[in-house]
Amino acid sequence: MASPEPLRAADDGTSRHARPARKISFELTNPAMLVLAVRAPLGLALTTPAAVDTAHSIKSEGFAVVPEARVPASIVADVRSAVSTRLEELLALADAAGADVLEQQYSFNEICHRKRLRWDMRLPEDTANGAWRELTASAVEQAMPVLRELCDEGHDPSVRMAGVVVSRPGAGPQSFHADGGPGLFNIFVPLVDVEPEADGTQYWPKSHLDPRAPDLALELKEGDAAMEEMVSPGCAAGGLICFDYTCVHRGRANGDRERPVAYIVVATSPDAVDKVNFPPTSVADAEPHVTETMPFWDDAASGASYANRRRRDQYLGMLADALREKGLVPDDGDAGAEARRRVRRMCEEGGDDAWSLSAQVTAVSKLLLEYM
Ligand SMILES: O=C(O)CCC(=O)C(=O)O
Repeated sequence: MASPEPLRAADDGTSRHARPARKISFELTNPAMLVLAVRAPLGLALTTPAAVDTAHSIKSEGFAVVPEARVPASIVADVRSAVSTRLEELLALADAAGADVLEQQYSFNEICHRKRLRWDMRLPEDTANGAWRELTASAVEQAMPVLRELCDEGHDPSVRMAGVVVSRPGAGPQSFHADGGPGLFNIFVPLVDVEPEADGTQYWPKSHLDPRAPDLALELKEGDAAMEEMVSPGCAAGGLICFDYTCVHRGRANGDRERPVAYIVVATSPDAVDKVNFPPTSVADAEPHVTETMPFWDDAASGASYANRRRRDQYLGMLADALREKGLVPDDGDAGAEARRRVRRMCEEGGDDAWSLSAQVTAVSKLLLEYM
């Protein structure tokens, strides 16, 4: 990760769909880092009693919902929809790169499968006609009075990176973890409404004050006394939850919806060190023989995965031929893409995850019986 850039004055702002120019804009100098530029003097991010209170809660508890903060709903909706589309595109690339999309723990420059059905993605700055840039700018602008309260004397907050974590239906709870060391804060922006004590992020209050907490977190189990202390704050879509990087937390088990959360990592100390979480290789350039070596969530799944992939690809080829012979794709059409589309639709209609290789094998077998 590159060293932090200080906040600095810029000449112009950015706007989208003729929205009024915003005070904050982002400039991408390194794919992994957004450099915040503030048009107006930094003094505009005035300290308020609410900011002092929120910063106090973060210092004492490790996390806080930033009161009253809300990224405009239209920006949140545009980013939410773009995230869903982008995730599908990246999963299709991961599949083409030879990954078992659900069962394997793959890491590429644009996407990492952090836990089964939970992905961490970086988004191009111009995602959704700039809505992504606007979301991060709006979140940082609103969090700024709080972040300045958290900063080392004489240091300005600097944005290190931003991304989105998406969990999909069926995702189990994450393991408890801290994101890293001191001097860094995360701003979470849920892109869907999150009810208290439901499927959102769960925090271990005061764990950032206990150096043993990251190790203890690895051992935490349901039923432990410490589990009584956990808090999952509610937060409306576009609201902000700010937390210390050292505070132990986890994403809770998903219900039956997709739950995307944008995050922005901010350094409040010049010495803060963040670990690089995304490797350099693009998913578009990944070699199947390398992807194959990436670990599986469950060792038992790896053998079945290899066999299922071979069968699926063989049957997809047969289905594409059958569709072509039956005139179900135009002469210049992409029969392979049509075969994959039909398989995915059949999985979804059957209530299966369309990226499950075993569900795909079942679906393609049924379609072959229908068309051959
Ligand atoms: O999904 C969430 O609410 C939290 C995600 C998270 O903490 C992570 O991916 O490290």
